[in-house]
Amino acid sequence: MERTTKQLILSRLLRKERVSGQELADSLNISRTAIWKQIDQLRKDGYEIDANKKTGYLLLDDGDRLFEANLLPLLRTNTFGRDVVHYEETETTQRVAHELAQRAAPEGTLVLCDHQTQGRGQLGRKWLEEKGKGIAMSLILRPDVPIQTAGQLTILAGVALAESLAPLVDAKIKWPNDILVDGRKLAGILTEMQAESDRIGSIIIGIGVNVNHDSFPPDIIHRATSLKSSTGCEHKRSEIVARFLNTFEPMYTQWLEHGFTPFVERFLRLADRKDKLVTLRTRERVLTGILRGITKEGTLLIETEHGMEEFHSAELVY
Ligand code: BTX
Repeated sequence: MERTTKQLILSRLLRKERVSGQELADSLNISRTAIWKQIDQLRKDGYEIDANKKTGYLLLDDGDRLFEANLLPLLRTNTFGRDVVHYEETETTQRVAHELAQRAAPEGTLVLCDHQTQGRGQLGRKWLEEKGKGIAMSLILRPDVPIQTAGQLTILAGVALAESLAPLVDAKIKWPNDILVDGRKLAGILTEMQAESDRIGSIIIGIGVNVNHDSFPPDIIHRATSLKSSTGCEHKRSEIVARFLNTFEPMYTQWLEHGFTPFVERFLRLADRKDKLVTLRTRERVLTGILRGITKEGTLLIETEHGMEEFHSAELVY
């Protein structure tokens, strides 16, 4: 990918050392005025850059960007997040991850974006982002498992996210893919697969987390929350990403070796509305019943008037 002059200047500034305008101009073979214009653009993008006539430019604050450089020092993983593809802005990290997966990107490759403009939810719904406030990430996995078990990864990722946020908030999982705090959506998970005949090529786990939002668009304002709204303070987005990856990778390894059974209990501890009356929408019908838990395959167990019923793909409506 061709890097723009702005990106080249930024990567030099990210070393967090002062650099003179002349040095930048010489290394990029452009004028000092052109450098100054790009610095101005970077400031408009939210970077705090000190400029001194004699000594040059110094990056004071990167505006909590989701760069590899901010993430790597926090990781304790072997593969998850070890390859990071970062975008200042993109339509959806899912599409980028699908493209990378097709080009043989290794397992654990993470696509991160500071501003996602057309985030995808389930069933063609939209995931809304506010520039620089949330996390949009897509993780590429290549598990060698039967195709029908792939859906368990959504629950696994949900447990990992909720557990990794436990020191900050009391997060619950709305089966199968939403993370709630006080009944409001803090994060959503979208799992997509690339498969050939009955073999998994790759699984892309897309996660959106509301981190430093103060408010939301009118249509979700009563249903959404952010870490900042719940805790009363701002959070570093790279720390949230690292917490998640550090928790998720060992779980994933355990899942590959021992399957889903060890995670049933962990899910139950976090399940929203457990033992409560819920409404469920399937493709064929809408029903009510008591949410009892999940099976060791990850399907939902609802006690209805007909007894205990299992649901593979359905949506809890509340
Ligand atoms: P979902 O279909 O369960 O949730 C989408 C619904 O949630 C929307 O219809 C809307 O009502 C509500 N919603 C939209 N945005 C937000 C928000 N920021 N906070 C709370 N509620 C919201 C959930 O789908 C899965 C979302 C995955 C998003 C990630 S971001 C990284 C990756 N890239 C991408 O395009 N999608 C995934």
